[in-house]
Amino acid sequence: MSLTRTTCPYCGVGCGVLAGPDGTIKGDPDHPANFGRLCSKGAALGETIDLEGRLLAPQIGGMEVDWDSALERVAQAFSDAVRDHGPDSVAFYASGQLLTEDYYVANKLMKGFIGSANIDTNSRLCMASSVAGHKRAFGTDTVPGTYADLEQADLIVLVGSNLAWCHPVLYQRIVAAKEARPNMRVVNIDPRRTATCDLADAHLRVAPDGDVALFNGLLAYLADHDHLDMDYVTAHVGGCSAALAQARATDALQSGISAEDLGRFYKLWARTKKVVTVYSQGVNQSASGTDKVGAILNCHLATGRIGKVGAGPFSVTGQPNAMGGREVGGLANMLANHLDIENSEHRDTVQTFWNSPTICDQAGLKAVDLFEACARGKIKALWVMSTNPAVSMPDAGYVAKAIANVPFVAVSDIMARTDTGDLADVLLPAAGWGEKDGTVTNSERRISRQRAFLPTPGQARPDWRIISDVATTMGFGEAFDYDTSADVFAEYIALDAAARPFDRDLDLSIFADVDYAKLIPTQWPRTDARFFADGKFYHTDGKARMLPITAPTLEHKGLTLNTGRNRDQWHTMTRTGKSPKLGAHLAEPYLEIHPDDAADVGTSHGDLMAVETAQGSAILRSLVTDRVARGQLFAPMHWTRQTARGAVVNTLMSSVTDPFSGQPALKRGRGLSVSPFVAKWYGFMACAQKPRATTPYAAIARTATGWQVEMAALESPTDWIEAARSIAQLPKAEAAVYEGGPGGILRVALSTQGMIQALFFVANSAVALSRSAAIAHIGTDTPPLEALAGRMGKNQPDPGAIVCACLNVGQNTLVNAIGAGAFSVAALGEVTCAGTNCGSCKPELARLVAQHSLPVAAE
Ligand SMILES: Nc1nc2c(c(=O)[nH]1)N[C@H]1C(S)=C(S)[C@@H](COP(=O)(O)OP(=O)(O)OC[C@H]3O[C@@H](n4cnc5c(=O)[nH]c(N)nc54)[C@H](O)[C@@H]3O)O[C@H]1N2
Ligand SMILES: Nc1nc2c(c(=O)[nH]1)N[C@H]1C(S)=C(S)[C@@H](COP(=O)(O)OP(=O)(O)OC[C@H]3O[C@@H](n4cnc5c(=O)[nH]c(N)nc54)[C@H](O)[C@@H]3O)O[C@H]1N2
Ligand code: SF4
Ligand SMILES: [Mo]
Repeated sequence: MSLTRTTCPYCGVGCGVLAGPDGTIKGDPDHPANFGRLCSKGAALGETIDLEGRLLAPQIGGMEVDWDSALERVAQAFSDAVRDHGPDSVAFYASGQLLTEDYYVANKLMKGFIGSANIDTNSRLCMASSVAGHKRAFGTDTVPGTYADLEQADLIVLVGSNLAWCHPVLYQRIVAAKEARPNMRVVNIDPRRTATCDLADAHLRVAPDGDVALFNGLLAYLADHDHLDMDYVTAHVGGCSAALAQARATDALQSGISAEDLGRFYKLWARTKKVVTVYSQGVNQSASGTDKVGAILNCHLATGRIGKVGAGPFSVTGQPNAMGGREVGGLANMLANHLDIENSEHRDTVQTFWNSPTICDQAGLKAVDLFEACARGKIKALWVMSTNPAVSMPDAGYVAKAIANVPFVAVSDIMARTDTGDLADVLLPAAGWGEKDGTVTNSERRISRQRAFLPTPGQARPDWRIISDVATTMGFGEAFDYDTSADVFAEYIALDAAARPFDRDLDLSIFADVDYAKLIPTQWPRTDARFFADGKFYHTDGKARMLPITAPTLEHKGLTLNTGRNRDQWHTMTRTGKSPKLGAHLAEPYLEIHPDDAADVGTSHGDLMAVETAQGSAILRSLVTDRVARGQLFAPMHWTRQTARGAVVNTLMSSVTDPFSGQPALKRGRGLSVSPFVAKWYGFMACAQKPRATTPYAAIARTATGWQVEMAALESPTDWIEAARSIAQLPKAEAAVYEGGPGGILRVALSTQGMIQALFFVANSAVALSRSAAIAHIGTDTPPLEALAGRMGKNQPDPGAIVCACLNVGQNTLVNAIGAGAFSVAALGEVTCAGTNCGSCKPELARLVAQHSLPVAAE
């Protein structure tokens, strides 16, 4: 079977994938991002391309309709709103997961034809602070680094980046480079001890938002110890003395790091010429995000450690096409192709090129303001594409209400049910990964093709086409008359050529003559180019700017809520949630809490906690660990109203934003009250079909044999068998009940035609029983009472919670192997195969080895 060369649809590493219609997925050995590697999410892509749950036809008010009716409805709603209330009464909310072609067309429709800049995207929540920081310092939004720089650096500083889980293939590349050059040093700056610490020589547990103090301290140290490159500064950088004065006025201890640790880090940074500083959400998602970026860039500019092999700042992007979105100008404060809304020559060029009736002349609403305008009734028509703001925006309860308040809402998605789609008047079925063609740009400015290898299902259409179809129905057909994504790409490259007279970093001329069908992964401006190597920046004087950055005042009162990601889930789980392998890693919404805080709150590991803020509430499982510092809680962002009841973490967050970028401070929820959630009963069910639980806490996940659900309830049903049948959605199933076994667990087995369909376990504290055993019995003919015993079948050891998602190796298997002498990650791999496919679980394997081999060693 011939495999199609395409690109992974998840993170910004942008790995090349070889994919086949039968679900075959392999890393592309020729792709310069991954050279054949894939992480657990990439490796499991084959499990996510089925059609279960897909939106396959347009819907109006929940009823399937034909495309013409849906397009008519959307076009009419937008045209009416523009006519009656002006162009700024409508908005698009798009996504860094759109392909460049989709993004370009959406931006063109809103800015050039509707005439408003009200198109913002989830990139506002993602790297807007880096964009603002780059523009302030460089005069342009350039990410100067390349992945090879990471391999050539002598010191890598990771700031607010859990690379091991969020950019796993990049992490693996650094691991390999460090093995090859053991003198390479890695420092991880994060308030949490993450899996990424396993690679680090030092972990600096910075106070939340202590980063400016830390980097201002570094700048002052560099100056005081004569490490500035004054020749470089004089020739290429303005603002140095003011920045220095401000840095010297900062108390670096506000970073929360001891003077001794700071001293060691500063010395290491000072004496290492080849240093790359990698940063992502711990920097960007903050009320001081743009300033954090500024404080980091100041240190690189003052030492001339930028634009050189193995040296420079490196903002790694999260989404597969966050960079493409920046390039086409798809944010409310950009025009197109790195041109500026405020510049009339830029506007004229774009308008002439588009031959458009109008062009926006001022910035539009940024995400938080956009949804606030929705809540205030200012937005009359909203179109959400390829993102799920009812989950991913801070203050998600308010945002959901705001969306519901808009008179007309269209949502383009691949899935029929999402929290945002549930609020729409019209649903538009988009073709998904594997079904559509286009391009994406990864974190190192490399443009790669996504290529279709599956037929388009049902009536789904690629996003660029849906947008063009709406534009055509609105009367703009001539400007949106594309036959293929290649036509759109060609126009985008032609606009780049038309904008060539302006002094921009963006230069796509290398793509002018390429054959789109055969496009190989290519960096702009060209492969051998190094941004800023010649000291040229993009402020009008050709220089870069250092800025005086004031450290924010940090109060340390009360609990704070840090949020982020799990290794094996992608955002709101609409795709990764389909994979039993990926679901097995961490199957429930949880809250990491320090042991001392847990004692204060009165919660133990595995209990449920009720968390409340002024914005909303959630029920989360407590994970007691000193990975988090005292006073700092951490919760992953992934669970939605579709996958859990009462566990949308963003309902707890307020929408405080960075004043320059408008990016919300998603790492620092405040005003929390946490208390034990005491339920009348706790339940676990493994079942063949998707369960329906209406208990206040219910978290569902896919399993290898169907589904599972964890529950907690405040009232007991009158009939447990009926309750089980209702949750399992099997009203007629035969039931077997067992009471009085160990742990006082009430057990109900449901079967049809002699096959186990559901196993339901209820206790008055958390159900203590092997989940894997119950899951393994579903769909088998095990006698019900045997299945209810909660043990694995004969000769089947219980693997425990899955650690290696690719090869399905559980914690029990690993601990046993360590007990039998596998004292290293490599040895574990040999014995159990764990970690030998994508390697994403290696940090966890290392932790298990450390935990479980120590007592033996101490004997
Ligand atoms: N598995 C997985 N991978 C993904 C994604 C996913 O959903 N799942 N999403 C992708 C996307 S869109 C993005 S944007 C990236 C995000 O990638 P990352 O930025 O690496 O991920 P996060 O977990 O959001 O946050 C990173 C770290 O910031 C730390 N942090 C919090 N506050 C501070 C602070 O004040 N200072 C510092 N220095 N650190 C702080 C957190 O403790 C956390 O460990 O991941 C991408 N990759
Ligand atoms: N608390 C907290 N909140 C956060 C973050 C955090 O760290 N903490 N991180 C923020 C960040 S960095 C990001 S990037 C956002 C991400 O948040 P979202 O963008 O809201 O999350 P996704 O689940 O990626 O949403 C993508 C949607 O697009 C759909 N989709 C998939 N493929 C296609 C396609 O080809 N076409 C169309 N039209 N739809 C498609 C999916 O089914 C899904 O519904 O979350 C932000 N929110
Ligand atoms: S690191 Fe993983 S998620 Fe990111 S692009 Fe590569 S395979 Fe996909
Ligand atoms: Mo992101």
